[in-house]
Amino acid sequence: TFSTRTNGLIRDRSTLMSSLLQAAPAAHLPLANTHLRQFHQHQQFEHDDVISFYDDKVTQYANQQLQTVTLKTLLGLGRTPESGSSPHTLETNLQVARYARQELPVRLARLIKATQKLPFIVGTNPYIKSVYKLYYDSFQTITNSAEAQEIRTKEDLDKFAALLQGLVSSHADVVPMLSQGFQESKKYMNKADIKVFLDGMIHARIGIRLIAEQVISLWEQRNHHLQDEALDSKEQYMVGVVHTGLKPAELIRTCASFVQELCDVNYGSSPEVVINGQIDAKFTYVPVHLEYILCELLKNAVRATVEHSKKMGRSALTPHGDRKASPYSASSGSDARSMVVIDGEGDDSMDETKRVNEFGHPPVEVTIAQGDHEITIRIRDQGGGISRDNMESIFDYSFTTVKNENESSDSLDAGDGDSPYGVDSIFKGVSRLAMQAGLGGPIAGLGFGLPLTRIYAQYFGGDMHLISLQGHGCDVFIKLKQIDETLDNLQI
Ligand code: ADP
Ligand code: K
Ligand code: MG
Repeated sequence: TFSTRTNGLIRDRSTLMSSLLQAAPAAHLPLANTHLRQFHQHQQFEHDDVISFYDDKVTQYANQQLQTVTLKTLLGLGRTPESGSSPHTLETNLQVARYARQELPVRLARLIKATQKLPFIVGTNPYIKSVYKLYYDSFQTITNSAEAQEIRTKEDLDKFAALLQGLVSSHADVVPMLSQGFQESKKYMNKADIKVFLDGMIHARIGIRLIAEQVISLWEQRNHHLQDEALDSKEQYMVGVVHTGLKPAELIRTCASFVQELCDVNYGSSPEVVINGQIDAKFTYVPVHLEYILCELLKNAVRATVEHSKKMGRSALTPHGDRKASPYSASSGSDARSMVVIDGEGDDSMDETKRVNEFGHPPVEVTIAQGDHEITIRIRDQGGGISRDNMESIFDYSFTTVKNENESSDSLDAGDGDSPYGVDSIFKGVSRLAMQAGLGGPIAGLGFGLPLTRIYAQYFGGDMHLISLQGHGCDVFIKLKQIDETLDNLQI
């Protein structure tokens, strides 16, 4: 199971799998603002009068200004006089909860309004309707429930944290639902409008999750501290969802093992992952965001590598998918396969980045660089790169080079009576969703990896760039700003 392999860095409640299915928010200021501006302009877009679920309360909240608090205050990282010296005091926890109580309904209301403005026919898609309903119900839950009215005491906080826990878990499948919904609706909306809507939606969702998770995590951590339980090395560094001593190398190693296993399940073999550069680097960041980014980019890198090996006739698979030693291997015949190699600086031993493994795959190389207030990670594969034609589309939602087995039956659905969605399309979708959430999940196929990864990378003012050396491989650069006082003017 994942939990045995992901102990340590990945939180119990947010297992790798659930975090893979979750979207989160944000972007570099200028860019984020552009997206958000477009997102809100988009609200004036269509069919106001047709929406039957028009609701005054939603409008009233949606029109409120978002609060401007510093990132440090929002995350409880600030050391205000009331909060004392520990981020795990009741006062800090209450302060963050009160902020969440005010802020979440406003953000949820904006998402609801934006979804209401989708073209009517898109709003009738069962997946999009379900997502809409989730946000609508969450908005009602937070604004109606007594425990959410005022948060003054420890008991108020306990109830509010429990309420948020329920909401967060009910939203776990929103991303695959959106993916399926817009996949089915792409005939009714142009690509650019889908992109503006989903960028805004996913950015907003990351913010909502971050605020809710921060309340829950601070609350859990304070309970933990109160119970005087021995804290493991990770817990000592956590302030809510923020890790104040996050080592990218450790997280890369965990994600790499997970992705290699996924690749083994899908293809019967996988490349090595070599981690080098400043492997001792540490910084302050939200581990679940970095974990999401790393897993998506590593999945892309290993998939490209294995498929390219196959194409080049280097793959060491028998027709039955059994493993067989390859003549290319530097270590063929060895049982002790080191799946993830950490390559320290000044290590003069054989160059791991050049060594093709026993399955014929060149390694994926992950290099860590620590700058002032930022970390750069480069993920380099030798998977053949991306063609010029595809380069234009890789950041589009739902663009994938994985073949869709349902392609022909999907288009049949469209011609089916009044509804654009065939009667059985929801059932087909469920099995696809089940597959995507199932054992290990797919290595690719949603076409959401790159666009989501970029939104996550930009959330705290970072960025992501992909460079394709067509015929050879790809370099992906992720630059992440450390969450510290330099980000205090950043609104998320
Ligand atoms: P998915 O992985 O579900 O297909 P992504 O958004 O992650 O969706 O990637 C979109 C497409 O970009 C992939 O289907 C693949 O064709 C291409 N791609 C992404 N990363 C790489 C890479 N490292 N090497 C080659 N092609 C890549
Ligand atoms: K894509
Ligand atoms: Mg992908």
